[in-house]
Parts: sequence; C-alpha cells; structure tokens
Amino acid sequence: MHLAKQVLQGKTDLTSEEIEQLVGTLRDQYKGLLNVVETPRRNVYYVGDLHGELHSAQAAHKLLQDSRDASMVFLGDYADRGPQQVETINLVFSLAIEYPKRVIALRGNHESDDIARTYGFYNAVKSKYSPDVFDIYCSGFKVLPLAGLSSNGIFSCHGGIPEGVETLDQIQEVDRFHEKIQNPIAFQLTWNDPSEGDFRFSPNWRGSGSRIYGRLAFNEFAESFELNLMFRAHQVFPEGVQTFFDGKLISVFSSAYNNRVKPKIVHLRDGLKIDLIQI
Ligand SMILES: [Mn+2]
Repeated sequence: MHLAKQVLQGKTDLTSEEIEQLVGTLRDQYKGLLNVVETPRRNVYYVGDLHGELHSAQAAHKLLQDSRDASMVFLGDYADRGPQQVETINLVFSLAIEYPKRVIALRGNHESDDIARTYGFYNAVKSKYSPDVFDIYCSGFKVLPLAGLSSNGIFSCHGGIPEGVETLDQIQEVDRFHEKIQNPIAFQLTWNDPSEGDFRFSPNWRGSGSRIYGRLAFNEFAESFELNLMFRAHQVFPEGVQTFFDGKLISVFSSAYNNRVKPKIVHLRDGLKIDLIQI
C-alpha cells in the first residue's frame, strides 16, 4: 500500500528510508507550486499551529474524512515544542500527498532549518533517527508554499502582511527554495504579527526582520489584493482564535500548548461565514 495512505491509517513507526520516500513524494508534488497557491472559495478548514500535537492533526484528518467535499489549509508550524513532532509532521505531509486537491500545507516560521534546529525538532529527529533525517525534512520545508489566495478574496499565511508588498507578483517572484527562510518577504509572511493600532508597521519583539502590521497596513493590503478575509496563525491566544480589524483577520491556533490554549480549527462556510471547531 501507498506509504502516505498507511500513515493516514495509523502507521507511526516509519523507517529512515520511509521518511525519505514520504518527503520525496511531497517534494515532487510541491516543487512546481507557486509561492501563493490558489485556495478554495468555500467549505475550507483553516488549521493553525500544531507544534507536535498529534491529537490535533488527527482531529483535522477526521474533519476531512467526515466531509468529503471539504478542503483544508494548514497554516504551518507542524513540529517543534510538542510531544509527537515526527508523527505530527508525517501525518500533515501524508494528508497533503494523499489529498492533493483538498489539502494544502503552507510554510510556517518553524519550517526553517535554523528554527527547527533550536526549538526541538532537530533533537526529536536525531534521537529517533539521525541528523541526516533532519536534513531530509528540511528539504521538504523549502517546497512549502508561502501563502494561499482564493478567487473570492481570502488570503492565508502563517504570520501576515509583509512591508512593502503591493502586488501579488512581488510574492510570486520570491525564491522560496531554501532550507532557511531568509528572503525578507518570505520571512515577514511567516513571522509578522497583527495589532489593532492605527499605524502601518512597527518593530516586532520577535526580533529583527519581523514586523507588526497595524490597521493601515492591513487595509492597504486588503485593498490592493481585493481581500474579504484573511486567515493566519503563529500567535498563542487562550481561546485558540482571535479576530482583528473588524473581523476581517482571523488568527487561529490548533494546539493546546501545555493547556494554555483551547485549540480551534476555523471552518469557512458559504457566504464568508465562520464556524469555530473546538478540538
Ligand atoms: Mn509561528
């Protein structure tokens, strides 16, 4: 049986060779995708940070099984920090492989060689396999698209709006195929945070290169890209979800994070209506 299908049926103990095969399949499937991929207009589940919580990835899988015409956008941050990092990322990659028309896995700031080396994934992979297997996963990070955009004006990415971007081409022209996220536009798409203040951009406590985007930046970006809604993840909110800018930006977090969060998945229904799903 197809390896990704075996993972979806509960196989968690992959060999190094099987990981190489799984990530290789994802690379082949994703390397031709644009930086900003087209996402469906309706009936889409948006999944926020998973951070190695397999239970949350399994809940997402169940939603896909229960509704056969639904799609799913994973907003990044699959490993690091949590208890079952290898199993969680394998499940997300397997969903992306098995349902290429229904599932898209975007890149988060933790899908970067330097960050994954620091926040747990490298050690998790090294203790179970070897540093070579970590490199295999990093070769998968670099093919993940940076954002999604639907024809009815729904934008999605892990972090948010990058400073200085006014056209879609500016994002599409980024060379994303590096293990480490370095390009400033790619970096900000995966790192930036929103704030309700009436300003464009301000420095972010997360460090140099990352910015906070305020209401003015959001409104200008939304106008340039003709947006109706935006989904992002990246930030911990106790209820697992937080809206900004009169409900036009929805931030979602899908892992419990040591019981600090009531994890959520957001369902976009017809007419831009939103349902919150408690995991
Ligand atoms: Mn993040």
